[in-house]
Amino acid sequence: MPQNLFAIAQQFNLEGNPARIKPFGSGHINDTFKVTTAGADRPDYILQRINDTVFPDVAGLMNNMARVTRHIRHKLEEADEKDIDRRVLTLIPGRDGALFYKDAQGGYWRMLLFIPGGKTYDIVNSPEKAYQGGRAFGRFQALLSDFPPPPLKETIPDFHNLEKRLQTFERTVQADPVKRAGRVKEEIEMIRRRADEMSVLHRLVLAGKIPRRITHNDTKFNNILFDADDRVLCILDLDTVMPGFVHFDFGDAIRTCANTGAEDEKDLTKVSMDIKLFEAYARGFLEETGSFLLPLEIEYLAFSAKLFAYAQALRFLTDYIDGDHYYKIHFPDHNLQRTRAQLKLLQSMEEQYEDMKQIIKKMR
Ligand code: ADP
Ligand code: GN1
Ligand code: MG
Repeated sequence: MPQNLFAIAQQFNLEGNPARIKPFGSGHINDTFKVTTAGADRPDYILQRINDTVFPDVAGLMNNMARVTRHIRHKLEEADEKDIDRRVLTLIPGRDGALFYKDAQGGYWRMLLFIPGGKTYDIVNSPEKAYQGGRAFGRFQALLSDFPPPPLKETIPDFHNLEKRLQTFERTVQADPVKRAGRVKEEIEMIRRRADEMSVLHRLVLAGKIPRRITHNDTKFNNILFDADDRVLCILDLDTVMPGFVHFDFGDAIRTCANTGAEDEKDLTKVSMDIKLFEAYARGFLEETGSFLLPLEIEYLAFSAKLFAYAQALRFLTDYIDGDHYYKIHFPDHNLQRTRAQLKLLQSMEEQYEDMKQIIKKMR
């Protein structure tokens, strides 16, 4: 990291003096640091460099984030909740009052209050955690169900538009810029074979049958912060909160929360969908959203789990063939390993699909 992180931290309105600044978390997009301040009575902070290749409209994104956190905070205050600074993200403005800081090299930075005593899970090992996670993302959606106009900015246009993702994939396979397509024929075939079936939801959306809501759009399980007793504190990573469909928040969470292996597991025998974790997440999610979701939305929840394992495999594979420009990688074939793990997860879901549908049907 070439920049002087201390100088950047000083651009924000902090209480106390930064003593240490260290990389933090395991996100694939932004650069995240924990800022530890001197003195036990001073809060710590999270400093993030926003990936402006992925999010070109940083001002729009930060404005979304400010509006969303303000709305949720207001709701929590109305409900007389305790400990609100740990239940919703708090943005720390720059010294000039701005929501972000642009450094001399053109990098964009933001600061958040660090929520103490929290932990995140990359892998979920108990139905209770999955249930709490389902409730948390369900409640997040419920809290935003009366979000006032104007609409939030689309921070990544067509983020979960499968048709567009498939077009980009085919273009990338054709261009084959780093000559990798020949090595992944089998994976390309697995994607192509399912393209039509996976487009069902997109067609319902185009037909206007599924209502647009405000969704989180990146409901990876490690975007939920738990406390020491495994109760949910807060939803993190609000960069992609924007208009979307309920299936985005259900499907993407199942992909991470019900997977018995890691998202990038090398040993594919460890990767499968645990139906008990699926059931638990669904129960929690529907407890919070069942009263306002339409029957057609609920009917496609089980499908959305398959769709998001598929779409994630498609995205990882596209990035692999393209030469690894989008996701951070930690070794040369990382995106390929991720692709294979997601495809294995998808196959496990396909085997259990009838049971998944039955579980949702019983909850209606
Ligand atoms: P990315 O978009 O790169 O995934 P996140 O916003 O999810 O970045 O942050 C990465 C990690 O940093 C999270 O998984 C979480 O562990 C931690 N984190 C983020 N914000 C906070 C916060 N306000 N308080 C405590 N930990 C946080
Ligand atoms: C990215 O930022 P992070 O690591 O929470 C990605 C998600 C993917 C995820 C796969 C903006 O999420 O869409 O599902 O990686 N975020 C963006 O791990 O593309
Ligand atoms: Mg994250």
